[in-house]
Amino acid sequence: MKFEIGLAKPNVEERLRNRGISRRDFLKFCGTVAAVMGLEASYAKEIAAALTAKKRPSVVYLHNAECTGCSEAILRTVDPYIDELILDTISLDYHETLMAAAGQAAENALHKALKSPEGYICVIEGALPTRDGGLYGKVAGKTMLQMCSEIAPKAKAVIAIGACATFGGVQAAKPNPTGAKGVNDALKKLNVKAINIAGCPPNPYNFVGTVVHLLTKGMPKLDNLNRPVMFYGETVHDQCPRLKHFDKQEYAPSFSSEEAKKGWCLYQLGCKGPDTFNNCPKIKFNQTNWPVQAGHPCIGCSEPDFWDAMSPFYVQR
Ligand code: FSX
Ligand code: SF4
Ligand code: F3S
Repeated sequence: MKFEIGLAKPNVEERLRNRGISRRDFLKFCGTVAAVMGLEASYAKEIAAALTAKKRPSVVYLHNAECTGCSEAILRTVDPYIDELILDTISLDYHETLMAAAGQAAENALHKALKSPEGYICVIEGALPTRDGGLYGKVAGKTMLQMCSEIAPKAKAVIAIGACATFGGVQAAKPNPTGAKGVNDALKKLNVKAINIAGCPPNPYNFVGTVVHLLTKGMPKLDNLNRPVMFYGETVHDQCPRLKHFDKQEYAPSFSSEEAKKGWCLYQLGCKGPDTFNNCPKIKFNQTNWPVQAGHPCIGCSEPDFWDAMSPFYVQR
């Protein structure tokens, strides 16, 4: 299944140029996406073609119970301005926190996207409060549960972005007063099978790579938690630059120790890298840094229920 059609936005390349993004920058970005997807650099051209095609899928992006950090992670990315590329290259027709439209105009944009004869991809950020009929979270007078129940089952593909949408996140931590659930859990009865882009926040490249995969190759291979294997196929630990110290049992005894500064392993300070599947050491955030490189243990943010399952965060298990 490929997604080749949708609400077209003309002159993508021209708009990118107007924003100071050269063709070279754009191809560099596509090359990085290819690398994150584990593909040859030569695949960059195909990615560029898919992202600038006249007919692209319509994307409806819904917000639920969350901190909006996932959207922030996309917006705060630097070189080569991934936010503008995403907003300009996929046909993002409805995004509750980014769109300029409000009120009826926003509703109209949503209905236009939903009625697109070519269909749409539904991206969901945030958990769904399910207790008491879902009344603890509402958008435009409807519960989040109701919105997602109406929109997700009819989508060509559903992407759950972030720990909250995938597994419930912080609001699903004990005692979970609102009955918050991840998308697949909350919408199980409606046969929704979202692709889970896990992480709090997830790396934006894992989201973009998934969209690109849908555009060019169809559904990506998923693990048993519905995460794309190309991004979540290995543990953080197995890719960690501190692994050589772990293997020699060289553990930093405290955050301020000389050993920590020398890059010794953070396992005794609570690192959950051995139990966590994600590609942070490879792709990094903004291709610059990631928790363990910055001296902080991995807290397992791409695993189910990590607030309960991985805490206390600074204690070795
Ligand atoms: Fe959750 Fe996204 Fe963590 Fe926040 O909205 S994944 S709390 S970074 O932002 O959903
Ligand atoms: Fe593994 Fe964490 Fe040590 Fe890295 S710092 S080697 S992820 S335990
Ligand atoms: Fe999350 Fe661990 Fe990566 S905390 S960001 S999976 S290093």
